[in-house]
Amino acid sequence: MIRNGDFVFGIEFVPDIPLDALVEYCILAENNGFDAIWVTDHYNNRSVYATLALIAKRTTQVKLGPGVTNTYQIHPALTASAIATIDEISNGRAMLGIGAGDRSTLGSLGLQINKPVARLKEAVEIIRRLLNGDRVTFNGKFFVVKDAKLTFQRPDIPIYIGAQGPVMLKTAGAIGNGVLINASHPADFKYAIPKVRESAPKNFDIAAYASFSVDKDAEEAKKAATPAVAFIAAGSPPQVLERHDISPADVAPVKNALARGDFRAAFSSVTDQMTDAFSIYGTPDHCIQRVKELFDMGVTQVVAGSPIGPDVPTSIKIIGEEIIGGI
Ligand code: F42
Repeated sequence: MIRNGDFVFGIEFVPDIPLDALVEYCILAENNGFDAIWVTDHYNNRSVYATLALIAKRTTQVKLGPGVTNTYQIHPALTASAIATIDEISNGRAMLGIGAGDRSTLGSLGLQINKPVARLKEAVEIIRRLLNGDRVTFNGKFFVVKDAKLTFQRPDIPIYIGAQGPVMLKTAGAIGNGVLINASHPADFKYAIPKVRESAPKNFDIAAYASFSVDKDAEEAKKAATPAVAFIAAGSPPQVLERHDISPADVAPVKNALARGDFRAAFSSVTDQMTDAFSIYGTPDHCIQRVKELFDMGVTQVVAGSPIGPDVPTSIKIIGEEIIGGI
């Protein structure tokens, strides 16, 4: 989604709060100039498609989609039907974000991430053909579809791939219309963008799916960012930590405390270096600088992800008025 040289802003919502409140945040985001709403998908939260249907009914302009669903807990034909339904309800505003899936929540369902890239390629092919209205027979390694056809067509839904790893990034460029890169720091995009660009067409959307925390008070913004940063740091592979000069020994206390459920100890072990690497946080002016840096590097959409700020509605208004309006 690239708007004639303009900057595109998205926002991420996690449906772990009552949907009436979440939908009010979405309306506020739309009224504050956001272009896209991404809703996360984990089995333990509210259903992503039910959430999107409600958002679609209460908004008029903003694009919307799962950010991201996966190929393990739902068959691609059902994903095609679900996103096509959201597209119909929203009058053509749906986008599909799809990725490997989250190891820990899939693990709770007895599902293991095996050959995520090969599996995703098959799934995306099936989804695209079904959305196009084709009658599909597909004999893949992971999915078999026999003589399947949707009773309605929605061929224009863009598909975004959630990606961080090198192979997934290249694959996103080759098979997607966009990529959602779960990162906040320019160093991660310096690594990721060339990989995506190797195979991506010109109008491909490169989205920074960033942990974002903005407030007039920098300390409050930082405090709000800390829990998300703790989880991101604990889940980061060694090569990502290395990129930010963070040693596995620094992250060990965060990881160990999270594993035993001691959130206070985990959050107090988060260092400034981790917060800087794994979030965009601080005053509006500081966030503007970071966002500009990402757009200058070739990012085409910045998604303000959790926590957004210490007080979500206030931070949505700050982003709308001072960041989107100030860039
Ligand atoms: N996960 C969720 O479950 N829910 C969400 O709401 C969600 C949101 C989200 C938003 C943006 C985003 O970027 C990611 C998000 N995720 C979410 C996480 C997402 O589901 C993935 O877990 C995450 O993006 C990690 O993906 P990754 O790109 O790091 O890929 C991993 C799985 C990986 O191992 N990649 C390797 C790589 O190099 O890219 C794959 C290596 C490879 O080529 N494997 C071969 C293959 O076929 O997969 C097999 C090789 C062999 O022979 O075994």
